[in-house]
Amino acid sequence: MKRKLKIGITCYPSVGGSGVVATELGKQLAERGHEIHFITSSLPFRLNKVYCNITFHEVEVNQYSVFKYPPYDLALASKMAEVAKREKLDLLHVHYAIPHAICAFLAKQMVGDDLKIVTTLHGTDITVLGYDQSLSELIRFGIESSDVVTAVSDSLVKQTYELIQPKKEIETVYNFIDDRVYNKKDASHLKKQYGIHEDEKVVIHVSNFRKVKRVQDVVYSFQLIQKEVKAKLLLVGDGPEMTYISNLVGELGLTDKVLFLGKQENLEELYSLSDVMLLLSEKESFGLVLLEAMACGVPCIGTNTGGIPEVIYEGETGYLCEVGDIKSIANRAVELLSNDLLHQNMSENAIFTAKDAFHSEKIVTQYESIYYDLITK
Ligand code: GMT
Repeated sequence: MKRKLKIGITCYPSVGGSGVVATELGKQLAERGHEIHFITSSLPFRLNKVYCNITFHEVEVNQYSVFKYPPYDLALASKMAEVAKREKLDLLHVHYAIPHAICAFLAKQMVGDDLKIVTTLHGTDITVLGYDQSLSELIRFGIESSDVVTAVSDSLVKQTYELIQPKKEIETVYNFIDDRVYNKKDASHLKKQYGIHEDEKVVIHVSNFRKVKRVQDVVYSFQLIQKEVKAKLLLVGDGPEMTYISNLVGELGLTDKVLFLGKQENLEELYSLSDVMLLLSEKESFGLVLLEAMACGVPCIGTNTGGIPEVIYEGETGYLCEVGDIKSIANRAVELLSNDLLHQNMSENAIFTAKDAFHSEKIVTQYESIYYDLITK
């Protein structure tokens, strides 16, 4: 039997797909008996239960008056080294090349070569920072100094080679969700509480309302959809575009049909009362919310960009449309919402795909194999 591993995990612990995936991975590895050490700036928000083999090490960033900027990266590197030495960690699994792979590299310099580094790329570090010439050298360095690098979709692997040109193999390991949490629940009571009539369809969008998510396209598409089908739109999340979006909803006269729910936990209940999910981003390396919705039986309409086509199987679990093609998006949604048989088929396919291609068992095993291969090298 293989010995259990001691693994340090670093991610941005606040709300966001990368934090969610990193935390879920830590929880599921702990359930397999590994010793997990989260080294993060705050308690990961999905770490909502006590596990005897998970420890949280807080990275404290002090505000010294001599420094204009608080040194998060250095505080993290030093914490990683301290924890790795004391706990005799086998490896650090960091999420995001910048700054986390660089911090892990520094920690390794302090601890010694036995400490291995696995870096997972999630998108924003490559698709946004990768265009900045002043940072791309550093991203390449972070990638090349890692022992193993993974990315959450083939599309992100391709984009990383195009933009950063690292001399390093990058392996795709898809994201996953906890299917014990994300599955179809009876949410009829909730539908009633929100004042949604039984004969009304529910369109849902979940994001952090950044510009890249093009939430305005969700609203414009819904404006066309609700002319053909009785429907309500649930907008879940919050972020920089919120004021613009709420003004837009008012200007289009949709106030009575659009519900702003803000940031929410227990998303599985909201997916369970929804009939279609829209994710119309201009850049998206994976789209974790698509997978969450699919696992709850919600067919998805997404843009044909980044990793979205690897998650939505065109015509099987949903539809793909070009970025900004509001008419096609609305037509596809109307088609889906007005044909019960089609909806039923796609809903079943969505549940099957979430369980088959992206099952947590499969993905966590993939990460586990990467770790074992690395430490026995
Ligand atoms: O989408 C965001 O703005 C958040 C960002 C993050 O760091 O959590 O999401 C990225 O990582 C997720 C988990 O791998 C992916 O599902 C998202 O597609 C990816 N976001 C982008 O590529 C824009």
